[in-house]
Amino acid sequence: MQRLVSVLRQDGVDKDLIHLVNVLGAACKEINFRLHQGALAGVLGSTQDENVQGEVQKKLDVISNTLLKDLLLDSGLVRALASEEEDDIVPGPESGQFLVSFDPLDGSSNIDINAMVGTIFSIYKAEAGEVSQQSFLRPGREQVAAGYVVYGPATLMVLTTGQGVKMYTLDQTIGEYLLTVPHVKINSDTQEFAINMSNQRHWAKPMQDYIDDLLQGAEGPRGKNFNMRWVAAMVADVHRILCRGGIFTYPWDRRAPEKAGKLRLMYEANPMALLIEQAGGKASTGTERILDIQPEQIHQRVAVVLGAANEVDTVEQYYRHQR
Ligand code: AFP
Repeated sequence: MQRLVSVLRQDGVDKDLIHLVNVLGAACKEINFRLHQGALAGVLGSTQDENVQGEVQKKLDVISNTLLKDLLLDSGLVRALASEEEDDIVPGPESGQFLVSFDPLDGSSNIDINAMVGTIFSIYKAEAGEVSQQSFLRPGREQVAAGYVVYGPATLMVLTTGQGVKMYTLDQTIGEYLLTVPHVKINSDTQEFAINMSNQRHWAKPMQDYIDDLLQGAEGPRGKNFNMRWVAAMVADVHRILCRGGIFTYPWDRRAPEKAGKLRLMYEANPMALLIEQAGGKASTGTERILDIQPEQIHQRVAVVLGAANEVDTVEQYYRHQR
């Protein structure tokens, strides 16, 4: 099986971007090791601190964030980075060519129950001149690469550099990511949806109507039965969709009406949207393409509907008709 670097070279990817992906892969190998140590290494449980999101930080959130930050800044490739766990951007050397945003450990509420979690990353080319938060505020369509490493029974890197999506399985005996799925494609139709149903009473009416119609199954307006999954880690739900199709949504809800949604645009929605589109799917807020959103601040939140292209179109029809 072909190694990650060899595949990227074969795809003609810029050598510095290959180096950067390798650095991310190395950091995630270390995160993978710490996760699999679990209670043996005393890394489970929470800290006494909250992050800028107002969420209690897990010990592994902090460990993962520090690992990624140190390796990325030491590489000399990163002009600045943004992280779910950092209030502001962290500047790097002026020679750095890339801006990297990441969620160091997405789904961290799953850590203590030994369920799937992952590291999500988004890469832009840095522009010349001073670097600030403003430097990061570019639509997701300008990403030069995006991906995640999902830590499950196997550990996989799923990556796009704009030439489709490939999956690489970490061979833990040699410490290499090996190409295992060369062409990821999502079927345009599906019978599997992912949403946190406990929030149903808080959704806007179009989403309530859409889900109601799915739940009526073959006897209802959709004329077919649907299955539901919810791992409560976006990286795991998106990985399932890239593996076997489906639709995932975390819609706006009235518990926090001032927030567009729960998920973060820069280091969750944008990288996942690029992967999904590169695999033939769609990624929307319900009313607009996620990759076209002009960001206003690095931790802004967004509603997310992504996966099977025809199913995302159907959701958008419910929002357009405000049925
Ligand atoms: P944590 O990282 O705090 O576990 O949140 C994960 C997440 O941001 C995203 O990965 C999940 O899809 C979503 O939250 C799950 O949210 P609910 O816990 O409200 O279902």
